[in-house]
Amino acid sequence: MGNKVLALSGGVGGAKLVLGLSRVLEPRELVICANTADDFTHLGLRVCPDLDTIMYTLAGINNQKQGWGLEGESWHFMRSLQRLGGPDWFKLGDRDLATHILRTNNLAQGLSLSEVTRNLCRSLDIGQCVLPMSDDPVGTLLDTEEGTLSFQDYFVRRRCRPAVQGYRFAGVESAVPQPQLMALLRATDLAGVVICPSNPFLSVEPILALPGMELALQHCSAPVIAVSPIVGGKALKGPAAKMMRELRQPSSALQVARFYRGLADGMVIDPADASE
Ligand code: FO1
Repeated sequence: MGNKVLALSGGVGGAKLVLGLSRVLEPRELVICANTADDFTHLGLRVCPDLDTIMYTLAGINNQKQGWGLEGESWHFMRSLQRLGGPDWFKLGDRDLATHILRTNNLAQGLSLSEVTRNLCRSLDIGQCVLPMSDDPVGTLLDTEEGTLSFQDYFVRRRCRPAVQGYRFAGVESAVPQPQLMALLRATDLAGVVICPSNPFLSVEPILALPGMELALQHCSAPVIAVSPIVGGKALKGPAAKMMRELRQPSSALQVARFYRGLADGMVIDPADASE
């Protein structure tokens, strides 16, 4: 039996379980794979929301109320941007900007997203290993009643309001899964894989859609445990339940179990859903 736990996570909801795991596991026992299909380039800056939410949460510097961004943030940049007529629907705090500027600069210098993330984690004194799902860009596109929207356009600018008819992950077919992640899934020191209570469609599915990923999870020697993001028919966070209804699926923990059928060996549900 191994001693490493791999957590597959999206942003805010997943980061909460990652924080819990970090409190019961030694730092070297926890590896986190973050969804990067929410990543986008905004005002020339590469923004990786799920990676940053996980890093800020593990470093204890996240804005707990908001879920994303930094605690004690100031907004001078946003006010100046507004004054100059720039796009103000996506809020970049003054402190948070440093992360995006440094990442963008390091990527332009030829570092991979994994290397940039490793350096950021080291600077923030994060002992756990945080991995992007891939070093290659993948971008979620949603087909909605308002046409096709990129993820942040749908999620932040349109506040998840347009009804979703379908979704896809541009670039995923040719994206290479992060090599350390694949090596861990083959390793004998893996004790378990935890699928965090993140949105199954928008946060976990991009990871599962990477070439070879589902097979690697099916063949790994450790149990794969999914934690339901749906409790009593409602999503713990975000648009998962609304999306399920729009995609004509019941919004239930049972439906989440169906989604992970053939992949998860076990599932954690709330006592409220025990009858399912
Ligand atoms: N979410 C919002 O709802 N509004 C924002 O203005 C916003 C800005 C933002 C900036 C940096 C960052 O890392 C995340 C940010 N998020 C914002 C959160 C984020 O876009 C979503 O929560 C995730 O992509 C979903 O996992």
